[in-house]
Amino acid sequence: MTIAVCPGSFDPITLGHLDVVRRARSMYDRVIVAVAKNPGKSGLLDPETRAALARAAVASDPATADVEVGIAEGLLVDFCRDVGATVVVKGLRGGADFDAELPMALMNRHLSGVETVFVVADQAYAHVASSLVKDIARHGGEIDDLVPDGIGDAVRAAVR
Ligand code: COD
Repeated sequence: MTIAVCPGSFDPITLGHLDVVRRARSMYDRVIVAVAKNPGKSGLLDPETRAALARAAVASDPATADVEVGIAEGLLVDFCRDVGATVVVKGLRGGADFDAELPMALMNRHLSGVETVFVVADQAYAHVASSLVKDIARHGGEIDDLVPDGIGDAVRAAVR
């Protein structure tokens, strides 16, 4: 059985993230979403809330209903080792993502041998980013078609 981890900040989880998780689940037997807890980076939502929202999002989609969600403190490779994952799955929306992701993929393989598999973003979601979702919400714009059901209310409450 191959276990894959889909890591990220998920601040908040978006339809783009959920598409990556869905496609990871179509390729691997067991998928775990890892919500990174970075003490040096204060997000809009705390890691526990981000994880709870991610859990609700994957549970509401039959294709990802058995996907687990955990909180990763420290190095991603340590989280992968702890859960027995040998693959990390990430999404690429364009060249900027690739430039940011390549050093991390190389470093994670250097540190532990874990492989990173990239899935190309679905064109329907390639413009979607958590940072843009938060910015739109702060300015009172519509975000419900960018995030899974129920996430919009949590974001609107947090930016108020
Ligand atoms: N469509 C497709 N993919 C998408 C979309 C979209 N619309 N939006 C985001 N993604 C992808 C991103 O490209 C990324 O692969 C993933 O989804 C997560 O995105 P974010 O923005 O939620 O998360 P990031 O990029 O802030 O996450 C960075 C990590 C937390 C994964 C990274 O910093 C990490 O591994 N930290 C743990 C500490 C560690 O191990 N550091 C050493 C690394 S070498």
